[in-house]
Amino acid sequence: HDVDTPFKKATFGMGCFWACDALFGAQKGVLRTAVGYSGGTLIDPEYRKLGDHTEVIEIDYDPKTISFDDLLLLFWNNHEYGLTTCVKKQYMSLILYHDEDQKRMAEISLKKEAHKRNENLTTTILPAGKFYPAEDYHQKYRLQQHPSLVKELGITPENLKTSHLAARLNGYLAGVGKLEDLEKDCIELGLPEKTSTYVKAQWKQNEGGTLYC
Ligand code: MHO
Repeated sequence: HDVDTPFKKATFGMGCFWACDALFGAQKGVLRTAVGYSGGTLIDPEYRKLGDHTEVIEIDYDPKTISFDDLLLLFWNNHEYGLTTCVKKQYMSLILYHDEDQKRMAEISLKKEAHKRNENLTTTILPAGKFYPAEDYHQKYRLQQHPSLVKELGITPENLKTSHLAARLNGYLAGVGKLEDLEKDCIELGLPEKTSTYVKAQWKQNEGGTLYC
């Protein structure tokens, strides 16, 4: 399930992290995802004790296949809330950059986006600090709604955060992506016929629907 392609990291807060986990997980070039807490100062936050942290997704991506600008486009267009009014710190719009290039690109895109929308945006851009992975039940939340599938594919709590297959299926089950890519992926990932049929049926049911929690 794991892939060893060279990768870069991107970290975003854009609302409840279940939704963006599904959104990014099924994008071509995204290798794996993990959801967690970052941006604050509290040591060892938990879901019920977040302190000043924000729900974020950490994405490992192959920059040869998907660029940081592509990821930013998905970021701007898929906020659950928090983009124009900050609801609470937990759900704030946040870009945590991993290098100077990401910082520059994030700042430019924020200006462009605010201009395009003719609105002030609440998005905060900060250097990435410590990332605290969320509890297992938050990882690949949409996939975990299908326990028999998780079991059949041998996805364990440990590899929910590292498995490429888990990231993709978590998105496809929620209706993200295109059917032709899903079909190609089913073959590439070596899914049994019965499993592919099940995932495709779920995709069809959820396609075009909302990812928001
Ligand atoms: N509405 C959801 C949000 C969960 S999310 C991980 C809940 O209250 O369970 O913030």
